[in-house]
Amino acid sequence: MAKLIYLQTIQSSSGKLTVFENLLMGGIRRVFYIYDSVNVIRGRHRHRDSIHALCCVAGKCKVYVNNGEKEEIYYLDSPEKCLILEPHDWREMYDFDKKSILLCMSNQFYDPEDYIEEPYTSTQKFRDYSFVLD
Ligand code: T46
Repeated sequence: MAKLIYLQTIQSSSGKLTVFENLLMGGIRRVFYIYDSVNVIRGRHRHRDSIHALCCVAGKCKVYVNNGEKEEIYYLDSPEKCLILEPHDWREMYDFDKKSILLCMSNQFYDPEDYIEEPYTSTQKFRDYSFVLD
């Protein structure tokens, strides 16, 4: 299942510095970021191989995760929070605000064949997002 961690953050009189180091098995092969995504739901897939780390470095968003057995909603509202997603974790990112920047790191290069668009059929009690898109 996905894991929410708090990244090492060094605070000094000149501000804060947050470190992402040695957290993705196999290292980081790809970095991308998502922004300008107000009032939409992104993701809606799982992967064959890719492990992802998600960190909302500005603003906030929510991530719905379903691993086929359990489901959870994670609230990324701090640049110190980092969500590690396993390949089999179905993910949906939503509730972005205007200033949200969701930084995503992957241990794999981009490969459309790595995507699985078929959701799990297990109970999805949190899946009503109608309130998000009001
Ligand atoms: C994931 C979540 C967290 C590329 O050309 N290269 C890339 O590295 C990526 C990530 C995407 N694309 C293309 C593929 C689509 O034509 O950019 C377009 C948007 O991608 P997608 O709809 O997959 O983006 P999200 O926000 O739904 O999902 C992304 C990642 O694709 C996905 O792996 O886990 O962020």
